[in-house]
Amino acid sequence: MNAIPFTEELVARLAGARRVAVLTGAGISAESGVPTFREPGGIWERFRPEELANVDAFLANPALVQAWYAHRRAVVEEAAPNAGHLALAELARVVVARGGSFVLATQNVDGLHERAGSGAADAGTLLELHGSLRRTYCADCGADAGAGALDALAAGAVARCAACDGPLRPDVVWFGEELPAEAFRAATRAAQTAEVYLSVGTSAAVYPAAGLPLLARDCGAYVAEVNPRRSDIADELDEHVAAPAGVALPALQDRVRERAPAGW
Ligand code: BV8
Ligand code: ZN
Repeated sequence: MNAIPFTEELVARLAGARRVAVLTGAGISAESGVPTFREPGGIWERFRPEELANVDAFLANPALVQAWYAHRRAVVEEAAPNAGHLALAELARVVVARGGSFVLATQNVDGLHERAGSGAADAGTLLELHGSLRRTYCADCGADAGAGALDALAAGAVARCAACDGPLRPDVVWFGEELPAEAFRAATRAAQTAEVYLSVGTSAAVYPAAGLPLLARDCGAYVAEVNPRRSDIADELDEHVAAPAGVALPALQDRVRERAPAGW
């Protein structure tokens, strides 16, 4: 019997799956010390999304939004991938090594999956659906401004483009903005073809990303959620693993490694 509340069915399905897909949200980075959005003490508790994560708020007060993202970058620079990030990268290597496909779509912009090894040559595909804090560009002319362009700003200052003096913004997807088309298309295809789909650390409150686990279920995947709490879509999924990602995913990966057929 597992100490962690996941079923033998989930282990068996993961151990035998050729096509695995995953959606992650802020919860997988919580154990790295990166605050989530909608929990007590979360980012949105102090600021409302409308104030910060949309282009109108940015144009109305670029200094506030630039400072908020600079703060988030600083938090993330201090953070390290945790056991949950590392377990997903390891699981990807196991599935890819046996000739399968592994696609990890993240709503996170913190870069911790990449730093954990996800998306590297032997570790499947990593899709950043909401962009990345590591890229900054000019809101007017689109010129790339380099990762640290918003850092170390004087209070109230606005970081501006060297080429046209436009305000610089983080390369993240704000409310009302389209997700990167190719990344979302690939994430959709992965949900449609997955045999096993894991939804990890997301409240499933933000669309269209939150629709991916439901699409996977509609297309016949076995869908499990890993989250200490039940998300908005938990009742529609096959399994809810009520545990933190940093505890559940390494335990799951260990069981899969024990059971995985040696090659095919
Ligand atoms: C768009 C910016 C097309 C980056 C963010 C239907 C279809 C399409 C759009 C919509 C729709 N309905 C509504 C919309 C509009 C809107 C939307 O979804 N609104 C919501 C609020 C209803 N969607 C959009 O605007 C999207 N764009 O659709 O474009 C379009 C274009 C024009 C006009 C119309 C449509 C853009 C969405 C992206 C918005 N950008 N952030 C940034 O600053 O980071 S959203 C923000 O929420 C983050 O990106 C975050 O990733 C995302 C989701 O949050 P979560 O990651 O789930 O985090 P949360 O705190 O909510 O939950 C954490 C969970 O972790 C909890 O459940 C907790 O229990 C759990 N947890 C905690 N600890 C752990 C844990 N789990 C595991 N282990 C732990 N240790
Ligand atoms: Zn410019």
